[in-house]
Amino acid sequence: MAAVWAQWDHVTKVDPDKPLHDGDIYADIADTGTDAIIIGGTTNVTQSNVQSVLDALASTKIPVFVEPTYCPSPSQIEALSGYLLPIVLNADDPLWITGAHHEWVRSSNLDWESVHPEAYIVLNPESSVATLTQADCTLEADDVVAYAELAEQILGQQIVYLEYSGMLGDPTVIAAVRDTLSSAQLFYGGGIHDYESAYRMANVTDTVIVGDVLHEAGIGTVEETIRGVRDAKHDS
Ligand code: 1GP
Repeated sequence: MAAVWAQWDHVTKVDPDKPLHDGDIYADIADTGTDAIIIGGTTNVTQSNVQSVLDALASTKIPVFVEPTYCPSPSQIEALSGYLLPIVLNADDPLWITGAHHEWVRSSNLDWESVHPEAYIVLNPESSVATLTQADCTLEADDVVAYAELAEQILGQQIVYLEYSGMLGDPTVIAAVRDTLSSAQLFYGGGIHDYESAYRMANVTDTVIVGDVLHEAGIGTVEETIRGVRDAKHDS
C-alpha cells in the first residue's frame, strides 16, 4: 500500500510556538485544500503546546502529523495520524542524527507503525534549525544529491526533506535531488510566500511545504500557494 504522503502535493506546517495571523483559526487550515498538516518547529515545541494545536484541529479530516523535538508520547498518538521523526543527515551535532532518537527509544514505548522517519538535509545557514543542529550548509549540489541518494539507498528512507526554512532554495539543486530518487518522496520547504514561488518549487519537488507564510501572512496567502502548486502539477 502506498504511503499516505505519496498523495501530498501541498502541506501546511504549523509552528506551535507562533501565533496564527490576525483573525485566522486553526480549523480553517484544513478547508484551504492543503493535503496535510504537520505540527513542528525548532524552538519551544513541547508536548503541551503541540497538544493545544491538536485540540484546535480535533475536527480536521485531513492527516495531521507531528514532528517532535521532544520525546514522542504514546498518549498523544490517538489524536494524530502519526509522528514524522526528523533525522538531520548533515548535522554536525550527532544529537540530531541518532542521539535524541536513541534516548526517545529508550524512554518511550511507541507504536512503530505510527512513526515515520524523514531524512532532512538542512540548507539555510541562517535558519534556527541549522543553528540548533549545527548543520553543514556549505554543501555543493553534488553533496546534496549524494546525501539524498545515501538516505534512500543506504538508510532506506522513504522521505527526503530539503529544508531551506526561511529562504527559497535553488530549483536546480532540488530538481537534481528529485532525479536521483527512485521511489522516496521529496519534500521541499523554505521561503514559499505566494503563488509564483509555490508554482516554481512544485515543478521540481513532489511535495511543497509552507510554514512561516501561515503565521506571517495568513490562511488567504496559504490558499494562494495551494493554487500555485495545483497549477504546477496540472501543467507538468
Ligand atoms: C519549515 O520547511 C518548512 O520547516 C517551511 O519553511 O517556514 O520558510 O515556509 P518556511
